Amino acid sequence: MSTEKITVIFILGGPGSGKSTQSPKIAEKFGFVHISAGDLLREELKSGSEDSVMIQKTMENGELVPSNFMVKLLQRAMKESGKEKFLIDGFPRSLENLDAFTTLTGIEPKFVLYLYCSEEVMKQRLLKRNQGRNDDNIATITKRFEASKSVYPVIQFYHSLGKLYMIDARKSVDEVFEDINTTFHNWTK
Ligand code: UP5
Repeated sequence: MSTEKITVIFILGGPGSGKSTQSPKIAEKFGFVHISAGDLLREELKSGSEDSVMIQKTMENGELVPSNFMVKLLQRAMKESGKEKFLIDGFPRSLENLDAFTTLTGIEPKFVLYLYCSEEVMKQRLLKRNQGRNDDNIATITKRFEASKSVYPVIQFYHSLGKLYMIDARKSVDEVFEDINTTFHNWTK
């Protein structure tokens, strides 16, 4: 896969901010392949690979899997898609994640969307989601909120590069999508 041809956009935000609700809509409208880091881990877990136990324990504790491991899953998904435009959802969640991505792929994102939302709203959304996710219980949600703070230096980094777009994710799904649309239109101008 030639790096120069690849377009990557990261979509980040706390647990329950709406990343996976918005990502398929963005992907469809703007012709991106949506790659969810969390979904890749859940698929790998289901496949019963040798890493299943590590993934399960890490997700149950709301912690992060090793950076190189996550990047390799992302690279595999990108390659298997055969496409060149990717919306990466829920990664990188720490500076270490970002360093691993940059080192292993050599790819710089075009820009980064950050969906901001209060913890109270996100907690209510996660508790209501009811999709049988093992990490949607109050104990793990609390740990996920704590772990999600490691993304802040990543956000600061992209802000300093002028590549960060902050989206108010407390609004309705349609309103959030409209704000994201505006960002994409401005970018493609
Ligand atoms: N909802 C969404 N938007 C709404 C809106 N505007 N108004 C009202 N309701 C709204 O949404 C959550 C719920 O809210 C849904 O019911 C939705 O209908 C409603 P969703 O779009 O799923 O939010 P999202 O931000 O995607 O929340 P998610 O729980 O998936 O985020 P997480 O970041 O916690 O989960 P992820 O799957 O990315 O990661 C899970 C775990 O994997 C992590 O905790 C970690 O252990 C591990 N992980 C890594 O180790 N490394 C990685 O790089 C990535 C993940």
